[in-house]
Amino acid sequence: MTTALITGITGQDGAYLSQFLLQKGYRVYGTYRRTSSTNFWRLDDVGVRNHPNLNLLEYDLTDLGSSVRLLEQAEPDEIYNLAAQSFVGVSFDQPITTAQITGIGPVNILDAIRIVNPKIKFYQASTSEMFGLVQEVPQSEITPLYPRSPYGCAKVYAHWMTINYRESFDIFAASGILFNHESPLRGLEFVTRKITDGLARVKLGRQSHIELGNLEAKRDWGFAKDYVDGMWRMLQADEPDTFVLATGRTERVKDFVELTCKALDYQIVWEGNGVDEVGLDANTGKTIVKINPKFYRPAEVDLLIGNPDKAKKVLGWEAHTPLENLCAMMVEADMNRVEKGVSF
Ligand code: NDP
Ligand code: GDR
Repeated sequence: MTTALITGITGQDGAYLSQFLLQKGYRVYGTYRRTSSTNFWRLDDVGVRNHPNLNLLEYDLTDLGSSVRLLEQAEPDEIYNLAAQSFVGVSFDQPITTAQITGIGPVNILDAIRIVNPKIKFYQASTSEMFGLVQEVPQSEITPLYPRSPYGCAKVYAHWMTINYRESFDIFAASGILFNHESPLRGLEFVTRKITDGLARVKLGRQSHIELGNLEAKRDWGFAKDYVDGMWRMLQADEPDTFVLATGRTERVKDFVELTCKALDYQIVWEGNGVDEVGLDANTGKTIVKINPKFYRPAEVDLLIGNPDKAKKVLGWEAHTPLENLCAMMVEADMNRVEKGVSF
């Protein structure tokens, strides 16, 4: 039985990846942080929390000794390092914590691999945020990096350390540069889920409107379940390498609002400009979307669109879920949750 260790199993990708690997017959160790209240709702949602081959271990990514003990205990064949302070907005207010968790954390694991067993394969969750200020479009494995947030900078460091451990110590260390991927399990603070959850609440009369920041930012949004398959493929490849996973399509935040409105049978019309722009329900004239400057970032990533050709050619990986279907899936899940009064 192959054994995988997933750091950050309580997050969106951790839940889908654990489900994917357990279905493949893996033994899975997943790490979670000590917090005042446990955070296993995603594992419940995908139905794996009580799976006989799933073991949950407490772990903090910022502690090298703890990383060594973790590897000795789990004896994994593959490690998927998904744990991170992953919210870009927060990273501007917590740059040091972000650097410690998101930047140095992965090096603790890489070094523990070197100490405990250099044969362990390692996947690092790198990100399109590393591209930051547009250098070229679409962005590929060879596009120059220009991060625009403390989160992006921390991920660039971890990305290059992954490559460095690959080249210096012959460790099978792969880096997946994943573009935004969403799902009904997305955290509420990220813009897609904030929109589907918020507008579901508006639709059901629980609140009057939602407040957003920059509506013009463009993102390449895919479905998280498609992307965890790509992570696994990277560790089954002949050689460790760096791969972009993306859909190759980009849309504005505003377009995602419009798709959500369509799924909720709202006809939205826009009035005003910049921070004065509002979205109105065309039938009632009521404002359902407002801009709040507090959601703008000190430095923005304006345009992300990925070129996934290498992943298709080498790994046989492709994104399968159109944005319309993804959005409809998220809206349906959030309507159900809001109706039932559950909030995650
Ligand atoms: P989430 O924010 O949903 O999950 C992050 C996970 O990291 C959570 O389980 C969280 O635990 C855990 N974590 C945070 N800090 C620590 C710490 N100090 N020690 C141990 N665990 C910690 O992220 P996603 O699932 O969306 O993303 C997974 C990874 O992929 C992240 O590294 C992210 O940066 C990266 N990524 C994500 C993309 C996306 O679009 N989703 C795109 C590209 C990269 P807790 O539940 O306790 O908070
Ligand atoms: P991102 O995702 O920063 O791309 O990082 P997020 O959904 O937070 O923002 C996407 C874009 O939407 C704009 N935006 C808002 N964002 C949030 N969160 N809230 C708002 O109200 C709002 N209004 C407009 C943002 O300015 C931005 O341009 C995600 C994370 O999962 C990272 O961990 C991951 O690495 C990248 O995707 C790829």
